Amino acid sequence: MFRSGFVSLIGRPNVGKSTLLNALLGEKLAITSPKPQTTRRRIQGILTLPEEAQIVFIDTPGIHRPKHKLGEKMVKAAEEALEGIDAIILVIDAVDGFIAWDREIVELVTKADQPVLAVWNKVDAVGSMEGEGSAPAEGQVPVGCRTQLDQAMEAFRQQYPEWPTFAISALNGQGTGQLIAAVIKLLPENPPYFPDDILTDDPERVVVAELIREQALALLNQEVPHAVAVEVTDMKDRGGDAREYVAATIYVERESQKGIIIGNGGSMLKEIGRRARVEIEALLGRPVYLDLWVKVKKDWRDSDSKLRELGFQ
Ligand SMILES: Nc1nc2c(ncn2[C@@H]2O[C@H](COP(=O)(O)OP(=O)(O)O)[C@@H](O)[C@H]2O)c(=O)[nH]1
Ligand SMILES: [Mg+2]
Repeated sequence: MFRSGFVSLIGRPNVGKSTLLNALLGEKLAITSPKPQTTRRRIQGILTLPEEAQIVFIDTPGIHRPKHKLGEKMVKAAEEALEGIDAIILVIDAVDGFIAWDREIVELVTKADQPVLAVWNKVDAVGSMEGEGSAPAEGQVPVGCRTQLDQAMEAFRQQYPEWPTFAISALNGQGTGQLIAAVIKLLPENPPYFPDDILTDDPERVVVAELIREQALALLNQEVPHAVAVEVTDMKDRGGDAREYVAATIYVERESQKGIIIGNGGSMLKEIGRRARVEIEALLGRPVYLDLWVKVKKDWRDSDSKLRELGFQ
């Protein structure tokens, strides 16, 4: 009896949805960073357990209050990820606890009318201190206090008794096996949707562009990262022992940002390229020559036509 279906990862920004996707797949597909709103589009990750099940996980941009057109598209992508699915994984940050913002997301999730698994993520960051402590505000769990996490989870269970809860760490993999087993039980009997050897149905170029953007995010400060978009313009296998040729353009919104990305004597761009190449080679399993360019696309985040050029639907 083979089971298969679609499962969406939903939660506010930065709770660890993309890290969890990678942990569930056992491979890196989605980019992650401490900066909120790292994930911009929906990403499908496919986990196939031979003769048992195929789970298509949908990672989504966090649900937030949009400030520009890109933000609107991100929230729309997250909302659309609640349609035509078989189950929802609601991700809650165990360090922050269940806060008002999570409650808003619960409203959306409830409307979707699908089974929900509530995952309290980042339990590795919650220590084992037996806290008396002060009463936490609005369900908040002080870092270092396991007792209060247990209390917050218990309060959550009483409020949403029909939703099984899981305490996990996407970072070290703790609890992910149980989560996968619980997801499979919720899926309908179905043949697989995809071949058993693919990790995603996203185009390779899109995944490669994301790996480059991830390194830009990691290396850049403040407002610049949010103004970055990456487009892979060429991927060519040059045969024989030659490295695969990958050309990509990093877009920013202003000349000043272009200067920051290029850095002193090109040092920043070089470092972004060096780090991204390592990740791309791991993804493709072959040596790569990465050719990086930087261009200004003025205010692209607020232009429908420029967003379309960059592949946002
Ligand atoms: N300590 C800890 N940090 C985590 C865990 N999962 C994610 N993070 C961190 O939380 C930040 C946001 O993660 P990300 O997956 O990008 O969140 P998303 O916005 O919900 O997709 C990153 O810095 C992650 O390394 C976890 O289980 N434990
Ligand atoms: Mg993400």
